Amino acid sequence: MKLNTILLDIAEGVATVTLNRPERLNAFTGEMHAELRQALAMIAADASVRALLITGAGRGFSAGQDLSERMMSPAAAKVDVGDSLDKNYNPLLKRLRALPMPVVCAVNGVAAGAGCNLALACDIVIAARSASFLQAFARIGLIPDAGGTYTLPRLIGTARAMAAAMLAEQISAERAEQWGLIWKCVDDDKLSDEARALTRRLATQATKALGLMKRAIYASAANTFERQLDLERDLQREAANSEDFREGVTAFKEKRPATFTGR
Ligand code: LHQ
Repeated sequence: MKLNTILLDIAEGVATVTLNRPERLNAFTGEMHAELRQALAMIAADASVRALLITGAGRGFSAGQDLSERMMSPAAAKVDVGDSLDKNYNPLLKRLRALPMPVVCAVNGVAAGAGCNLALACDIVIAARSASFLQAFARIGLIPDAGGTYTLPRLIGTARAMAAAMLAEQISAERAEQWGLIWKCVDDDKLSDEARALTRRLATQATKALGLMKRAIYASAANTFERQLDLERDLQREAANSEDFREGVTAFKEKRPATFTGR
């Protein structure tokens, strides 16, 4: 598959997608969205893939929507930007959330606009200490999209979400970690190795259970306690039907490490 704007690598159970327009801080274009669709379809169809890592090439993670695309030009005010959310961003976010495996995001530099919110929609976010998170939208008269108005208040609470959105100030990776916006930040020179090791480790775990965990935890935001208990029961049934559950219990009894296959 020939790709111009992203890189896709699949090895040792891990798929790595690298946003690859470093001269534009990996800003999203229509072409990049089309390539991301292709890559995610391949990943979803490849039974060997048990974890996904998303990162960016160069000094930024992603500056969000490419502002030089025609859709974003003030002269094209009649163009419906909602169409781009419908066709490009929203399906991408939904696909990542629905992927039945862990999605790790390694934020290597600035993550702005939809680039920030793509990162925040991933399951585990690890960032370089020099990276930053910017809800850039207010600076150009827009509202946070790509899931931002959903993920931000859930991750950091309404007070911080509101100020992050309205003030559009850069949030350092260290502050993002303190706030619980991300899992953790690490020294810049360790990011790549740590993110790879973390994703590889996840790829050796009980993939079915991790995929079901993800479903349960994201569903909790809109569920009552009672409905969530019912959901846990249903998903636990599925988890307990896996080969990995049998292996996990057998390994425990035999006092040896479990070897999970993802089945
Ligand atoms: C860029 C961009 C960029 C093009 C840097 N586009 N070139 C989706 C679709 C539908 C509706 C609307 O909303 C959306 C979602 C969105 O994402 S809207 C929000 C779009 N993003 C932004 O508003 C962020 C714009 N970028 C910035 O504010 C800065 O570039 C940040 C703070 C990210 C980084 O600042 P610096 O580190 O100082 O880098 P820089 O500004 O010098 O950028 C480097 C180059 O990248 C530069 O090009 P040049 O030719 O001068 O070297 C920028 O023009 C280019 N670039 N972001 N989004």
